[in-house]
Amino acid sequence: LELAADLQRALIEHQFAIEYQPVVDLATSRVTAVEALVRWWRGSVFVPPEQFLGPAEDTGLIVPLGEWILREACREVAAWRASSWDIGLSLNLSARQITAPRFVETVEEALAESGLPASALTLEVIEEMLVEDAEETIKRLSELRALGVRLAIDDFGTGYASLAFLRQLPVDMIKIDPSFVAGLGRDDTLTLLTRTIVRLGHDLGLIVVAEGIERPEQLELLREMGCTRGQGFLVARPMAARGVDSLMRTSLTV
Ligand code: G
Ligand code: G
Ligand code: MN
Ligand code: NA
Repeated sequence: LELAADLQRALIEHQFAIEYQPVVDLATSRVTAVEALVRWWRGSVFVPPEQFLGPAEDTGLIVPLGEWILREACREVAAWRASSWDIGLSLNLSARQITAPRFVETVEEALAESGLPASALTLEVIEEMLVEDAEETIKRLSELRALGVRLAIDDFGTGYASLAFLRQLPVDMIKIDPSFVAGLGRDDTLTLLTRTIVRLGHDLGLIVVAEGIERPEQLELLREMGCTRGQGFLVARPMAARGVDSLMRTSLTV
């Protein structure tokens, strides 16, 4: 596969970059975390993650790529915390990374070498990860959680097993899928479902993050519902490290 060979070379030649999307506390508008999002500039052509993450997973390249993202993001977020505010870091994981040899040790090393406290790192997982090697995946994520790392369910509400997932894995956070948030104020059912997810999350003692906020009306409704945190283009777009750098210097709110 041509893309696979290119991915291998891209890793060696440092063609990958990380963008960070701010997540705010909805009550205060303060930036409380950033989500790391991988970017690939293949020469001058941008390749969307949807196009290369599948092949990276199939070839196993997601393991060294994910490790690079982990170490780099921990280092950058630790530096921002040292110069300004104690923000957290959210990382997306693929199933293959979690079950790779030494995954838990690699996370521990990344924390130790960056100085980022375990409690500042949130690992985002989706339900599909529990389909294969579910036992091993749950075991490793539970080990990390025991170290103080937080766990989040990404795209919450879209899978078949959202609620079962909450029983199988001790999580700290749910991220409401943008497909619910999109309907806020426009679609009664989606508005009601969003409200129900926020309440469910809070009743379970979880942090609830709404994703894909694009309109002021959505922000208003989420605040009224008491949703903990928000993320989306209206709040802030994913940005390069220097963008976060100046955001953290100039203002903690967006
Ligand atoms: O940020 P963007 O819309 O381009 O991300 C598209 C998809 O790629 C999302 O589902 C996101 O979770 C995933 N993604 C982004 N960065 C990473 C990463 O570093 N590792 C993994 N496994 N997935 C990522
Ligand atoms: O699957 P995951 O939630 O990790 O996907 C994150 C992706 O969502 C990122 O690629 C990011 O660029 C994208 N994203 C973030 N905020 C918004 C938004 O408000 N609208 C849309 N359409 N995409 C968003
Ligand atoms: Mn995510
Ligand atoms: Na999501």
